[in-house]
Amino acid sequence: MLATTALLLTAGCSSGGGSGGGGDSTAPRGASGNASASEHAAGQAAPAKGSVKVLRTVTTGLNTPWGLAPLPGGGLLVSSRDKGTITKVDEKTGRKTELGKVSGVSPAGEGGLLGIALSPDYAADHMIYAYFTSASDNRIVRLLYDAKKPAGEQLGAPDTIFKGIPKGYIHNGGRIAFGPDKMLYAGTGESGNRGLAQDKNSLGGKILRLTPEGDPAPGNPFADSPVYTYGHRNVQGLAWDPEQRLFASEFGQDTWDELNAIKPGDNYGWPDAEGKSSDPKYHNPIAQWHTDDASPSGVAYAGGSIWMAGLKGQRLWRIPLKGTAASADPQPFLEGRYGRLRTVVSAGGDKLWLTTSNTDGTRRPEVRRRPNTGAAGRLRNHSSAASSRRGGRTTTFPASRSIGPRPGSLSPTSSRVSSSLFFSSRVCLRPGAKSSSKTLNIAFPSAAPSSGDQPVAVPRREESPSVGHRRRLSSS
Ligand SMILES: [Ca+2]
Repeated sequence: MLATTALLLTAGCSSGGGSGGGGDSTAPRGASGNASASEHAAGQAAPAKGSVKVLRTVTTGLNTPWGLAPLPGGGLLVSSRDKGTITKVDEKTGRKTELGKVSGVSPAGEGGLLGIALSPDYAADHMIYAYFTSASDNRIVRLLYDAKKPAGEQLGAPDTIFKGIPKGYIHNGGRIAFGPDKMLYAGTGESGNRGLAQDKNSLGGKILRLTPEGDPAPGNPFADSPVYTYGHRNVQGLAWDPEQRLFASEFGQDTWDELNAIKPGDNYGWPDAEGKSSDPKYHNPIAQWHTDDASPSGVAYAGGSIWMAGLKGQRLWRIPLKGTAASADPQPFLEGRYGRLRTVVSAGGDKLWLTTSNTDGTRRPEVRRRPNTGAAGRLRNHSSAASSRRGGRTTTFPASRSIGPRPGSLSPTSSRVSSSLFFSSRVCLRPGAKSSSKTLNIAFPSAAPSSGDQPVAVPRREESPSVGHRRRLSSS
């Protein structure tokens, strides 16, 4: 299995040539790309090309990691979707300490304990916010983290600040983040009920903006409503640039995944439009991808670019920005190297935290070691046995159809990764710089994922690899 792993990457940045800002220096924790903010704050376009260097693997063997929150004093909090626990990872040693379990989590399918965020007043109140799927809905709670208590008993009782977000086996959204305005933003999903996205009275298929107490935030576009934007399908990525502009990723259905620049009150089109549309009433994405190439969860800002973690696409996308537009074509990194990528978070300056998601129920994802021409015709992301289980029928994929020009060469011995937290973040922007993927020689644990949680023939589980194997291939 692909390990569930945490990586540290650097996102080095320069405006062309040179050694890139930041380098390996240790940036202040919690900074959100400030080291390079001045380079890009004045509407200057980010360099067209960047690079990524994985500094190290922080830890491995995490169970369905989903949310990630760096602590101001060191350490990373990671939520487990399926166990409903929060674990602290020592970023130097990789040692894991379980804080405790969030009571009330009812994991199923893509639901469970999802995003986490620290209170904007964390230094004073030690509160952790968490978005999770309960027996009846998706909701947001806050819990006291008391590190003085024994491991496993460090979380207080959850205080529910917001509830009633539609839940489903799929499309639960789940990302939460405090914005630069200290308001709490949440990406939700339409829970498989497409009609909810355009219904401004529904909490599904929205980006919500709340006070830390869970009330509709002052200044929201619709009176007394937590709804900030609508017409979304399933939002799992939220990040701000230094100008305090919000960007959000979302899963498309079969055609177009999206990265959007978020403008309060706007309609992002789903389900009437998927990807770019000619209808002026819908806000078009700033970039879009075929779902095989992305299926995006987390996003982060660093070095003038948005970085976007792809699950099915098994790669980290860099979208260089000029304002709220892409200044050049998105650029993929780490393709197939670590399997499915869930969450990317700024580690300050030119560094990023990155988590993989290879134990999320997709069964035996496999990592491509290097590109080949596909003569072997082996499947990139999954075994035919797995797809046959999922789809309830036996399917074979001839070489000509399954992979095309960017096939995966699967190594039977080393292709398996489980869930890991990578600290990946040398995202240097030197044109032509090579990604140092060879340093990614990470030992993934061999533990198999649980086997009892396989979905059965759900409509395109957008997070999962190749349920409906499509021929459309990356243009990158
Ligand atoms: Ca859209």
